[in-house]
Amino acid sequence: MAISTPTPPDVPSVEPAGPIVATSKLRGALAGLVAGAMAIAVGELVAGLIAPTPGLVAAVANRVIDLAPASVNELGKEIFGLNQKPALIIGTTILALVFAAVLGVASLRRPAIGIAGIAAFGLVGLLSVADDAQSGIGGALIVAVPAVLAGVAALVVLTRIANDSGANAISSGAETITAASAPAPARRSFLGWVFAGGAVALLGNFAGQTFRSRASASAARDQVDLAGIDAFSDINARVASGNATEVAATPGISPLVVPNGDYYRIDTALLVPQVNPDNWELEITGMVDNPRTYTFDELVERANTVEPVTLSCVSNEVGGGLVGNAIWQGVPLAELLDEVGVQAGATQLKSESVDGWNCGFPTDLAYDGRTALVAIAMNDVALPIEHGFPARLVVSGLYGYVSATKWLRTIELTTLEDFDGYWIPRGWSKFGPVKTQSRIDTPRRGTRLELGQDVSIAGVAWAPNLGIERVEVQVDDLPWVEAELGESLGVNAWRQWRVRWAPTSDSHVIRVRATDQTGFTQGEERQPPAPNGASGWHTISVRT
Ligand SMILES: Nc1nc2c(c(=O)[nH]1)N[C@H]1C(S)=C(S)[C@@H](COP(=O)(O)O)O[C@H]1N2
Ligand SMILES: [Mo]
Repeated sequence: MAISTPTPPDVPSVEPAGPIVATSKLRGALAGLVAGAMAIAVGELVAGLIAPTPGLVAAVANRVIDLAPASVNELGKEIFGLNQKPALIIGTTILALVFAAVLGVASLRRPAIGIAGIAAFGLVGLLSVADDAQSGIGGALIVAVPAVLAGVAALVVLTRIANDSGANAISSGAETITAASAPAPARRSFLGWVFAGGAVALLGNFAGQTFRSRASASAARDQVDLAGIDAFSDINARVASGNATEVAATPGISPLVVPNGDYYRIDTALLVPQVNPDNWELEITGMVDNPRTYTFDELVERANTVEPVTLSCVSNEVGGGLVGNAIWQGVPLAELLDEVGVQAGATQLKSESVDGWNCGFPTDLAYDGRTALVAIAMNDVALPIEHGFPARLVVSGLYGYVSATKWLRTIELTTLEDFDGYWIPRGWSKFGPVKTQSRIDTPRRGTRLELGQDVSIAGVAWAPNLGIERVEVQVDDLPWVEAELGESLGVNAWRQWRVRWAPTSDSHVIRVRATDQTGFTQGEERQPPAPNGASGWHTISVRT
C-alpha cells in the first residue's frame, strides 16, 4: 500500500533562506490581520442577512458579559455607561485582530498554525452565537463556517504572497545585478493584496451592519401598536364616504388618500436611515426654558391627533407628481413646545434628522392654528421607514424642504438670522408656503379621444391650511366651467374634482385653475419650481 507524503502541496517546501527579517514578520502580521478582518466581516455579512442572529464578535462580547462576575460588569458600566456594549465589542475586535496578526506571523513558517488558529477562533465564535438567545446552532453554523473558510483562504493566499515577496527581497540582497528592480513589484503586489483584502473586509462589515440595522428598524416598526387610538375611526369614516362619491370613482383620478406604497418620496438620503426607536429620542433644545427629550413610546402614547394633510415638494412642476394626501397621526408640535417653554425671540424652529439633514420655518407657524405635528403614523400604520420612521414633522401649508423633517432627531429653537436650512444656500427661498395648485389627472396629455365621447376631466386641487373653494376648467377659448368637487377632508387635504365634457373637434386644449378659501385664484403666469414653488395653470392637449 502506497503511503503519500504528509506534506500538503501548498506548504512552501523551502523555507526562506536566512532568518525571517523584521519586514517579513510585518508582512505575516498584516496577512493575519487581513485574514482575521475577512473572517469577522464575512461573519458580519452573513449574520446581518439573517439578523437578529449576532455576528461573531458581538456574540463573543455577549458571552463575556454573561460570564464575567457581576462586579466586573458593574465596573464596566461605571466606566463606559451606556457605551459598555460598544466598548466591549471594540475591545473584542481589537483582541481578535491582534490574535490574528500573531497567527499570521506564525503562519509564515507553519501555515497549519494559522489554519488551526482561525478554526479555533471560529469555534469560539460558533459556540457564542449558538448560545445566543436570538440564534441557535443552525444560525451559528451559517455564520461561523463561511467566516472561517474566508479567513483561512485569505491567510493561505496572503502568507504565500508574503513568503514569495520575502524570498525575493532576500535573494535580491544576495544578487548583484537584478537587485534594484526585483523586490519592488513583489512588495507592491503584497501590499496591493493587503489593501484589497482590507477593503473587501471593510465593505463586507459595512454591508452586514446595513442589513442588520434594516432588520432591526423594520422589526421595531412591526411592533408599533397604534391600537389604543380611536381617532382614526372618525377620519376613516369620512374617507370612506369620500371614496364613495362619483367624483372619486372617476377612472384615472388621484385617490383621496394616497396609499403609503404610492406616496412620493423625496430626500437626500442615499441609504434610508434605519432607526431602531429603542436607541432613539426626540430632543427639543435651543432657546427653551426646559430642554428635554421624548422617547418613541411617549410620543406614541400621546399621538392623539389624526389629520389628513397634503404634503408637496417645492420642486414639483405644475402637473407633477411630487405631492400627495395622507392621514397623519401625531402629537401637536405646539403641545411639546409649550412643555419646553419657548423663549421670547426664538423666531425660527429648526429641525434635524438622524442623518444630518435640516430645515427651519418661523416658530409662529407652529402656533397659528394650522396642523403641525410630530407625526409617528401615516395612513393607520407606523411611518414607513422611507417616510421617516420613527418620527417626522408634518406642517400643513409649508413645502417639505422647510418643514417636513423625516427621521427626526432634534428640534431646536433659534432665530431666523442664526440658521439657514439645507436647501436655502442651494438656491431655494428661506420661506416656503405651499402655492395653491391644481392638476388634471385624466385624460392624460396627448390622449386620443372620440368625437362626442362622454369624457370626465378630473384631478385634484390643493391649498393646504387654506382650503380649496372652487376649481374651474377651461376648454380652448370657451368660458371657464366650475367643476364638481369631491368630499372635503378639511382645509389641509387635497380636493378631487371633475367636469364632464365631450370633444367637438380634432384637438383641444384643457386647463385648470383653483381658488382657495382666501379668495385667491391661481394665475396663468408660469413660474418654475425654483426658488419658491412652481405656479401657473396645468394645461394639456388632447386629440380625437
Ligand atoms: N431627513 C430628511 N427629511 C426630509 C427631506 C430630506 O432630504 N431628509 N426632504 C424633505 C422634502 S424636500 C420633502 S418634499 C419631504 C418629502 O416627504 P416624503 O418623502 O415623505 O414624501 O420630506 C422632507 N423631509
Ligand atoms: Mo421637497
